[in-house]
Amino acid sequence: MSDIYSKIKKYVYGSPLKTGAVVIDVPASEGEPKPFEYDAAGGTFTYTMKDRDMVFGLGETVRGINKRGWRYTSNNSDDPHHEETKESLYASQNFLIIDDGAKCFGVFVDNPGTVTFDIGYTSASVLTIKAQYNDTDFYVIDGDSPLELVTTFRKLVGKSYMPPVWAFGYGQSRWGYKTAEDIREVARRYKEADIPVDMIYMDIDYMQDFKDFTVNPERFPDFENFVQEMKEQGIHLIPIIDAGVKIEDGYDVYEEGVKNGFFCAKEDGTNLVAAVWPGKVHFPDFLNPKAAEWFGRKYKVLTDAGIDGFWNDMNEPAIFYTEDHLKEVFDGIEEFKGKDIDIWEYFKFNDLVSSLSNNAEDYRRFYHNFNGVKVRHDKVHNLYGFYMTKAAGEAFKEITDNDVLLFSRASYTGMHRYGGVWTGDNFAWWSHLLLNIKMMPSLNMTGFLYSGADIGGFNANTTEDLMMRWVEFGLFTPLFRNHSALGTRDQELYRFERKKDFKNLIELRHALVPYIIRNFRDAVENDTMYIKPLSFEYRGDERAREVEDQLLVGDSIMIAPVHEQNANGRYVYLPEKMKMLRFRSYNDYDEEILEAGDHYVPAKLNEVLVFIRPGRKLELAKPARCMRDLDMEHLTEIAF
Ligand code: MIG
Repeated sequence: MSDIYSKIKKYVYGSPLKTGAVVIDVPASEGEPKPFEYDAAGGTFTYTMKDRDMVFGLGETVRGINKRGWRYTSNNSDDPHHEETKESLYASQNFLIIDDGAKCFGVFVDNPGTVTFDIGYTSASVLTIKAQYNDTDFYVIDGDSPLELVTTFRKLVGKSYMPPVWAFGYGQSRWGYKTAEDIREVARRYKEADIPVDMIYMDIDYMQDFKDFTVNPERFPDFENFVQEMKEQGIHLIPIIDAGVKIEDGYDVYEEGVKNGFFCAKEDGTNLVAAVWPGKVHFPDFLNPKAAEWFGRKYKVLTDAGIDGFWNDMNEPAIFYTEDHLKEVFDGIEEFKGKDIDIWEYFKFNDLVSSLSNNAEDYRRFYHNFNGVKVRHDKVHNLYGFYMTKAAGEAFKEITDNDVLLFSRASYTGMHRYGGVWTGDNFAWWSHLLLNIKMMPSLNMTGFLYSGADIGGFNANTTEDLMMRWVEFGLFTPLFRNHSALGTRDQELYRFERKKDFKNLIELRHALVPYIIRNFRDAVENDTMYIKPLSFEYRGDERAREVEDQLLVGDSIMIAPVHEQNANGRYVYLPEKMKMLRFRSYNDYDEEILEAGDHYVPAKLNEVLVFIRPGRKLELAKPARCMRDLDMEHLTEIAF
């Protein structure tokens, strides 16, 4: 620990709030935050990048592992269009590493409002960081290698969340399962197809009128027994919890929240009224410790029924509209009434209506009671999902003896101590499989080890080959969940023709679980990365620096997922001699020693490429019907 103070310098601007991101109190330094230059007039931190500098980090963002050449804005947003020209997704993880291949340093910007990272966007060689409200703890981290910087940063922000062992299995989700019968059918059809499944997710339709902590009694008669029935088959049910609480007389969560002042209120003291799935809602003030404790304890309704996993959604918070802004829009529409509108006015009209959702003005309308301090929401916007998840994580210690699976959509650094993340509403696009590959190391850097994307793609219709290739990559992501949106093509693995191939892949996941868990745990305990870019290990290898679609997973293997349609193989760069395994199933694979350098490697649709590093080994379990039956003691080893 003493060591850490010599590696981290903290510079304080304005009057920063304690966000909860860090767990170590670093004394403030005076002077310039070198190597950044601080411009007090503009509130900007500037660093001139050398040609060779690469920039890593920012967690869940678009584009590459090397973040150079774009502008990213930390401003948690419910935006399902994860196109490469987007600046903000659901998460804010303001940690960067700048590395020229020999020298490197890190920076962490602890500011829970909007922060912009212009990484060579305005000017190709200039990195500029600017917060909207500059109440910032600005940390500069010293170290000899990116991996050392990651570890120092992670000591600063605390140990990552460790999920229960079974959460490393395979999960099936879909927005649209409505009844116990729907879920039974999923379980039954997986069984018929002889494909293992460890978790089935319950999306918003399980609730009574989308009310948190209720279960629709017609759709799920005798819920407790149903949870048991599934457990007997080795299946954990994982319900969703949304941030907004339905406004409805007689609903305990609503009534208690109002009575105790636990909801976010506006300047005039009345509670903000927003609309999300339940209709009109109030937002719990998770930043108020009393409200957080109260909300966290509500999960007990479900943990008492045998539930031991949750996903927290809509916690940016997502807002379809607020009552206040809806009124403004209607007033605006009045002005168009009876007018013969030209195209410019038509655009204005359109903009007016589409300004209803996730409106920046709305995020300035309400306040938090943050540890006794009244703070306007937009100044702490990026903490909302973190504090919802923290509320749940802390409550679990009190309300249940079980280890609980917990992950969230919105996040901020610090939340990684309480749960994982899924990367939100991607599309069934090959480019989003690649995006998933590139996001994983950045998420790992920032401590979000338990993470993964919606496999197969959430929005739009998937295809069998995309699903297969995506599962082949998902085999290595700690969160391994097939999820899709209402109205899209069914994508449970038993829907496809090549069921046997999918069975082999899920069994391969089970076989890999001991390796995944050993390495995941190692990353938690030692504040390291479970998934890494090649350049973090192969220092001095110029080629490895630029590889964006191969990853190191754990201490022994490199993976090279096929991410293009109709490809029966791909080019792979080997930084050193490795043993290549081409898996068709856990016990059916080819072996070949490949020299360092470039290779074209065939990999048919059902084949997964794994490369073992010299002197290392991959341990495999014998797959079981479900995680509970997995024998993690008797393993076979493939060594090189
Ligand atoms: O407005 O609960 O990202 O996974 O299926 C959509 C329905 C709300 C967004 C989540 C998605 C989930 C969906 N939710």
